[in-house]
Amino acid sequence: SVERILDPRLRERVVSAEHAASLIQPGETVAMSGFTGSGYPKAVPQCLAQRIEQAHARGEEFRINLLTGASTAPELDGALAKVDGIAMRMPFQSDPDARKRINAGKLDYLDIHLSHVAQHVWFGFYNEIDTAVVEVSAIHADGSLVPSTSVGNNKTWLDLAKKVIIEVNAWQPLGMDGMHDVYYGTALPPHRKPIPLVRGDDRIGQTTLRCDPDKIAAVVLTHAPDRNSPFNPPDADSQRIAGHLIEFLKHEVARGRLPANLLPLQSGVGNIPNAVLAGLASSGFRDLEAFTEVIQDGMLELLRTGVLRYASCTGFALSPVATEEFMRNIDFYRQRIIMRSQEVSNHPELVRRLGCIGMNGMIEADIYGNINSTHVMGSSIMNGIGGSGDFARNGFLSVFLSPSTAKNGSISSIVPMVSHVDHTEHDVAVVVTEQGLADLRGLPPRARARTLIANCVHPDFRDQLSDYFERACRDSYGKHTPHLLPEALSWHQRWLDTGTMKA
Ligand code: 0RQ
Repeated sequence: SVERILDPRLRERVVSAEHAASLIQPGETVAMSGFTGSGYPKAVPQCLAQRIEQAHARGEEFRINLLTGASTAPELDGALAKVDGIAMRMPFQSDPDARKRINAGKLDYLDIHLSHVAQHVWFGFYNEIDTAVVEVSAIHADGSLVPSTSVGNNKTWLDLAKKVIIEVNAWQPLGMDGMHDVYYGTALPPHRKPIPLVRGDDRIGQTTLRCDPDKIAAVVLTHAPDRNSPFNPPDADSQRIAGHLIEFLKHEVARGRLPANLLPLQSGVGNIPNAVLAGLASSGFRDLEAFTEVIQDGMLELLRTGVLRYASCTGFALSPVATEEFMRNIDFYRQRIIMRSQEVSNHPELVRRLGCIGMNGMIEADIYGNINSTHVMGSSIMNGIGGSGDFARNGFLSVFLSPSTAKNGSISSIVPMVSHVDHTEHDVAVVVTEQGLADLRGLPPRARARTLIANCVHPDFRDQLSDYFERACRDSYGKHTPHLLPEALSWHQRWLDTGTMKA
């Protein structure tokens, strides 16, 4: 509602979503807010999709290049993909309609480390930003913008866009004001200075976003929820994976390699990370810290019970039940949650300094510990690398988690050679499946393979993979990282040809 806009100049710019969408022209590069289904604009993208559909019906060309923080929701990615309104998408998506078009070769997709996005746009590696469409929860009298449930790249979009459309979403709790920490000190090389954050809960910036009011072409009022998908309770495999990892972390504490309250946790989203968080809740850990991208249900629960001291993030991925809890106790969570720009939440400098424990999902790993996080059968994108690389390369420990098989057991998640590489063997310390955990630290390639095959591979595939490895050790051209090149990707081809990787 209009009461959330305290700046009289901006109150005067309130228009309908249809009008705001009419300001976006064919061929524009449009940068929108949104990170894992939170804080994305709810109205303008849908009106833009209608406009595009009408233009296409008249035989006119109308597509945009679309930039965001990370994934959004059906009202944004879905609506624009369905009308074939996106020419180029970056840096992350997880939408079924967008994915279908990307994998049909009809939509260009740039899958980029999330910490890289803002700086690459500043460096001029991409088109100039014509329009920014950013959701906020309120506007102060001085025109400063109170972010909503994600910060993502909004600082950069608002600084660089030629014109700006703001959506003020009255569904977002007003109590979020004060939760954000927007750091304006990230200069460009050669003028960069260290980011002055030494503990994960330090506040180094300001609570609001700034934007030149002269650039704000339209303000739209909305009242609509974030994506808020329900969570399933962790299944048996997820619980086993979580169990192996937690046992390992306890062992690391006992060996003196980790402090009793561990180190700041980064966790991907989904069933397995949620099971890990639930496992941590019941394992006697106290005073944990989270320096991560996304807060999901499990982390909120850890905060509520005091197991987690604070969480630093750039967005949320909450179920409807957790959203209700968050809104009800917003004053409690505002003391314990710090929302940052994704260039800070995922910054390699900070992830290295803090010593984060990165825990991410994967599609497949190979016997040497190279990880494919993104491509099914080497060519079909699932989501994207997201922030997993920012944490895997730079963290204290880099853990990858997955069930040992996929697609009803027809696919082994541990293969001779990955069909696409996102995280090289050099960035991978620990791999966990429901079968067990492979600690690859300090191991040379052949020992990594033996450990992975013994601990992580499903029994249906273990003999087949051992056989490959032993023959590779005997017949490979080189014996450092043995491979049989004509066979290395044959498991994937067999699945494409016959529907199973089993020989
Ligand atoms: O596809 O639903 O069509 O059957 O991949 O797999 O098992 O539901 O697991 O939801 O945890 O996703 C790597 C995709 C895992 C995710 C990935 C198929 C499987 C299913 C999903 P269907 P599951 P998850 C923080 C960090 C990269 C980004 C990241 C991801 C679908 O973790 O996107 O880490 N990671 N971000 O069937 C063929 C295999 C497969 C396979 C799984 N080996 N072969 N298909 N699948 N393994 C968040 C952000 O950065 C924003």
